Amino acid sequence: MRDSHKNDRANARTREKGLWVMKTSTKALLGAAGLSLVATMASAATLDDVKARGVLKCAVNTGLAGFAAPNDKGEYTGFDVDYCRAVAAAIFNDPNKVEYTPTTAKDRFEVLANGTVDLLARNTTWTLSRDTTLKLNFAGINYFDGQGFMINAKKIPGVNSALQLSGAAVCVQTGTTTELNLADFFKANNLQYNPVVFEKLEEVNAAYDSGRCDVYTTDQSGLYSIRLTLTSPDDHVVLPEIISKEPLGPAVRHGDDQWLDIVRWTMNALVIAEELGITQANVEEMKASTNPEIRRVLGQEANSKFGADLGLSEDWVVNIIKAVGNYGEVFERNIGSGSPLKIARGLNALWTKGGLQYAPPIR
Ligand SMILES: N[C@@H](CCC(=O)N[C@@H](CS)C(=O)NCC(=O)O)C(=O)O
Repeated sequence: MRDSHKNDRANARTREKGLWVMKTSTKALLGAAGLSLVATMASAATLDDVKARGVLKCAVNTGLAGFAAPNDKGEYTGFDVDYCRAVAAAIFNDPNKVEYTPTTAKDRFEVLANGTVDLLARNTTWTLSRDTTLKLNFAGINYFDGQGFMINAKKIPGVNSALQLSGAAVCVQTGTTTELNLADFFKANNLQYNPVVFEKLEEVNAAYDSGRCDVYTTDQSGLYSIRLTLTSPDDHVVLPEIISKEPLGPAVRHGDDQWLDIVRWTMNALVIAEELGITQANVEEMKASTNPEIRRVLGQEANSKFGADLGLSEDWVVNIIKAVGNYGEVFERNIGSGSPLKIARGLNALWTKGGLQYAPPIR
């Protein structure tokens, strides 16, 4: 292991210890109500823990088709799931060494804080308070999203803008940025609304599908997915307004820089592979490329130590791409043209193709 990482870990452990002392007294002060605040007792040496355990623990959705949902064999698949699989491939050269914890919007942060999982890969928006109060580190943005509205056009005909929704009953899931943006949007536009709030996705979906709400609001990516589960998807229209920025990405706990590096560079490797035309099908033959950047990324240069510096093997990128393909392949297979959702790349196209997906270099 690199010395700086050893120091990071030692420092992180000291911080953890200090935190525990502080937390113990906080616990006494806060009593039972403070328990959820003081639950962080996970070790900082996440990579060592994951290796020793032989499996990566990943928090995902309870079931949002395209992003993370169990298939008919009960195996989790989807865009977010592929990030868990990619990290497992980088560590174990085996994308199946993942244990999934289904989480609601409300309980997702607690399972990361208390060490039940190593990684949160669940359409989670990167915000300042999640960095600071919840003590998360976001590895980057793997999906540039925004909040939208869906309506049942049969129930409320003639509505083609969210500005016509005054007085509407709006279905929303609690514990989300969605709930907060919804309040902001109606306040900013001087409109009234009746929030119909649930903790579980299936409850929100059922309430909307049964006509209890006029409007469903969530990340636009979520609307595409949920629309397909409704009794008559064609009756439902997504309105044009995008009322927020929802930069989604995988997150880890504060206090383990090496682990953050591994998750972050797994994400970057997926985008870099797409930039370089490295695919699941050609990655083996690309190892023989004479292009220095491709050789470097695939660990083929003599004395390569990028993998070792992360605590991984030199073929970590080869293993990631063999397991899940590059960013574009992960996108198209799960939520894009190769999926029922058919989401366009849009902002999630590579920066070279008019989008925002851009990764710092491996060098
Ligand atoms: N990106 C927003 C919303 C994320 C979110 O939880 N959305 C809901 C509605 S699409 C969801 O994914 N639910 C799935 C579940 O609870 O399993 C956030 O981070 O707060």
